[in-house]
Amino acid sequence: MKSDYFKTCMVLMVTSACLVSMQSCKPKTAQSAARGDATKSFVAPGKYDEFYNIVSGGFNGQVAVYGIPSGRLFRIIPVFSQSPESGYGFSEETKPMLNTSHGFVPWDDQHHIALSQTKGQHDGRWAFANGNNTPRIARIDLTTFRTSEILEIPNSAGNHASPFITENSEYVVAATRFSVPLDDQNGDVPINTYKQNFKGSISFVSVNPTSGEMNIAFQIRTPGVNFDLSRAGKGKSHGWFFFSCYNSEKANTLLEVNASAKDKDFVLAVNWKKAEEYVKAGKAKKQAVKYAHNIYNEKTHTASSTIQTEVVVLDPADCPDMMYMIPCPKSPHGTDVDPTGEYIVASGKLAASIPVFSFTKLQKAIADRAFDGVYDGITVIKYEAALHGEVVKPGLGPLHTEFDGKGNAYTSMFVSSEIVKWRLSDLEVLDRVDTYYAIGHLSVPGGPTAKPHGKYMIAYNKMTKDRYLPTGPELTQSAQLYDISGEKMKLILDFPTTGEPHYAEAIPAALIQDKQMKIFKIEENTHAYVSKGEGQAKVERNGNQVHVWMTAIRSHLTPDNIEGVIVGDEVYFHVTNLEQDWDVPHGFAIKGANNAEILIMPGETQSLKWVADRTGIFPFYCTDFCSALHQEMSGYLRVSPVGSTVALHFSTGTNKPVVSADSVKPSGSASGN
Ligand code: RUQ
Ligand code: CUA
Repeated sequence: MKSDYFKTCMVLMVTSACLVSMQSCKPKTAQSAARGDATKSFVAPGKYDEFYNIVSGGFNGQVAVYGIPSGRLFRIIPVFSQSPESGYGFSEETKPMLNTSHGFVPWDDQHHIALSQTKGQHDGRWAFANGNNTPRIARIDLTTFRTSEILEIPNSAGNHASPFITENSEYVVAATRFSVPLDDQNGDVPINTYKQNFKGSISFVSVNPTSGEMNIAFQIRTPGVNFDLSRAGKGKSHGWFFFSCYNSEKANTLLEVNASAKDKDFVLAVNWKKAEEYVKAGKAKKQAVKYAHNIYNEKTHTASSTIQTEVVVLDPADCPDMMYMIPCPKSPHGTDVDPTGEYIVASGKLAASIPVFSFTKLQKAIADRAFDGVYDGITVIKYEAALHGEVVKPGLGPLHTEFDGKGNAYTSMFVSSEIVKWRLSDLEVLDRVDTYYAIGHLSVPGGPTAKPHGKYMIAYNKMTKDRYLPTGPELTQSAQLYDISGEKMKLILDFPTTGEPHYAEAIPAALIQDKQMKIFKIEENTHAYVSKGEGQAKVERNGNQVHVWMTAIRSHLTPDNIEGVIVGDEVYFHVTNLEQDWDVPHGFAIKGANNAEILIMPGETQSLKWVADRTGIFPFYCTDFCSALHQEMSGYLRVSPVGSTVALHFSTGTNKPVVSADSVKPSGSASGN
């Protein structure tokens, strides 16, 4: 009795301490609770996983692909960060992908994934990913698992509420985390003029239904709040978008206190069909801005970067009924829409309950004019009028909610380190399970679509203390897999991840595995420096630039002897992989290369720039173990001093020019052969 009382007190003390500090609490005895069920996540050697899991890389700027249920890592896709492994962002062809209005930006912070949808379901075509720091959205092609396009977002600073997608991939959205002075205004203003000068912005980026190409269709100017996350309506709420906003206080310093002063912030509900009508009716005004639009062409195997100079912007003052604020306790983080499109779940990270709004009630509230004043020109809906109900005492620090398609919702609780399962209809809490530790996002395969696959759930945790062998000051990042097929959630696997995982989406393997690009057809290669056969290999000088048209095929490079390069020359190796077989990349590296190797897919051409910094012989070789004679797949480049008369010369398999006796330099005890 006494000890029970003591325990309860301890729990209360600990939880209130957690709430105050917003730190996470470690659930009870980690070891005893950590029992997996290996049979459920076991994928036998040689067998395939059921799902591809496409996971954000956080501060590594990349996207990683894992199998579910095994947790096996298949690939890291370079997106916003340079990758010396493949040469992405280092090769001449891929450098333009990382161009922005700020110049070359080879890093970003990648948080959210949105998979393309048709009729509310995954169609397996593209994955969209946000760059949080220098606002950008990338499109990854799921037939190549490579980045095809990157679009910079103007009037934004902290592209966090991004990218979220509509049910037919009409748009991906990008709402700014930081409100700032607009790009065409003088931004040199005192920071404490936030309330007068700082504005928010939401971009609607259209997706071409055939090519996937993105374009900023229009932007909406908003009050200067911070946008955190977003979801599109679906089914009955298709045509609407919901954004969580915090800092409705418009604080510009010590946000941890000053942006938490008010009891309620907002969910911003945007009727984007109406916004489209206003754009059509000419209500959008042109604004001069600068942003980069980068596209990778799989025929020229080369990216281009274009700087665009205009967006069109809707001002809500000119667009009645386009958007409404729904009050929401307290600094909401996630805002998630259930598979039917009826319920909008907003998780106030400092709130004691989870409000669930009803789309039907929201519509009625608008029709009945059940309003509660105006916030910065935007009509505020009465909280109760739009409310379906509140999930009471769900746990501490609710962040994100996913759905199983069986009427249940799963909310991540950062502070109390748990996932809480509750029922959408009556908001009853049904089950809770610990996470290790401090869960951020969670994901049910298909969870954000109209038809979730309610079998697994993956937790993405912010801390892993004591779960893995330690690795110095930084411990590994981690995900945890749960079986949610039964009434009770069951932890079945821990698996480490790269970077810091934020959101992820998993998709049935069947939707993409048979659509994989196996090779690039060599006859379709229109790269400016392609060699379609060894006969086209050559070396040409143009001032101090030397261009090498090189081919790679098992197991030699052509040419493999190059002479006549002079110190200070910039040498461009344009390597074409002549293979037409699946999974036979060749690599290329040369001694002293101060950037990366390049990895060239079958039928593709990629170029590495290398500067001759000293005289000597520089071996180059294939870096990808491609055949039994891979170690033989190599060559030599000779660099001569300035003023040398060595002629530019290249060869493979012949020893020309004939070596004259005086060109053989004695070295030590030269035998004079
Ligand atoms: S966030 S842990 Cu950057 Cu998506 Cu919620
Ligand atoms: Cu080509 Cu090793």
